[in-house]
Amino acid sequence: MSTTIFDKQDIDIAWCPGCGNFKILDMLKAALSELGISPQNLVVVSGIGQAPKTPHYFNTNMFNGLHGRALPAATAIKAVNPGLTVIAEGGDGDMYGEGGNHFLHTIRRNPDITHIVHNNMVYGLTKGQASPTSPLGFKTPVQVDGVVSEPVNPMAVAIAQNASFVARAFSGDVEKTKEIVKKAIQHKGYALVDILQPCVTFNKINTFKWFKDNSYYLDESYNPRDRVKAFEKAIDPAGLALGILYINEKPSFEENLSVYATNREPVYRRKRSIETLRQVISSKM
Ligand SMILES: Cc1ncc(C[n+]2csc(CCOP(=O)(O)OP(=O)(O)O)c2C)c(N)n1
Ligand code: SF4
Ligand SMILES: [Mg+2]
Repeated sequence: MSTTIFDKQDIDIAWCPGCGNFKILDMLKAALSELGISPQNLVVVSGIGQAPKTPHYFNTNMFNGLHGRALPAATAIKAVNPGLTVIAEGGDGDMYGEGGNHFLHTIRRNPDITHIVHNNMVYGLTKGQASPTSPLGFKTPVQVDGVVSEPVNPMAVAIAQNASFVARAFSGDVEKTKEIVKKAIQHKGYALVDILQPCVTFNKINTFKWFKDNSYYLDESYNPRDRVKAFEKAIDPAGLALGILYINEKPSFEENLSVYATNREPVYRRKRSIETLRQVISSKM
């Protein structure tokens, strides 16, 4: 990949050689650069895990918070400063497990943010326990008899909840993933891109080859505005559909906020009267 304005010098990347996260990092920097987004105007928000280390390796603004809590922080950042490009980034455990409740409610709120999930179907950072997307029967040192819980299907959940933009990509296909991510960033409203990512150290089942053999791209004639078809693709037993599964344009969370109804100035920049604040507080006592 060519150099970008987001490249950070002298960093020690703490990922295993061959990890799919490297390609996602390069792809994301290239996508942002091609969209003409500046590091000053971007915030990458993450939680805990291997995937949430991504913003550490970026030349931009970042917020690294608690496990599973990137989405509410990203929603708030966008709400007080709608001029920023905001990306929430994390792993399958972080976003669909510990942060699963936020996943549902962020879809409902529809903030204009991009949600990138590095889906390696395992807890990578904590050394290979099952995650919410691990397949049935997946054996680990903790799940010694194999996973018995039904995996989370993030595409089906997001479409069922009528999300604004729902896509799936594969980290091994950098160019195609980049085009999907660019469309997600440009989309107004909540945009989910679940990126299938091999964890070469702790997931010996869902390997690079397994993802290749068990996925297919949606063809040109596919209409992402048909919700029923999108749901069929999300649960397709023939394999994991790659591409933009569903688009549902609607007003964003920020557009629905009354503070922006008559005044477009970002909330963080507005002057507050301490006297008005005192009056509001005392009126509630
Ligand atoms: C509340 C809480 N529970 C559990 C942990 C321990 N923990 C840290 S990262 C992680 C799993 C990360 O897996 P995933 O989100 O899939 O990211 P990956 O490392 O695979 O990229 C867990 C369980 C924690 N830090 N905080
Ligand atoms: S443990 Fe897995 S996810 Fe973590 S850096 Fe290594 S290969 Fe990547
Ligand atoms: Mg994971």
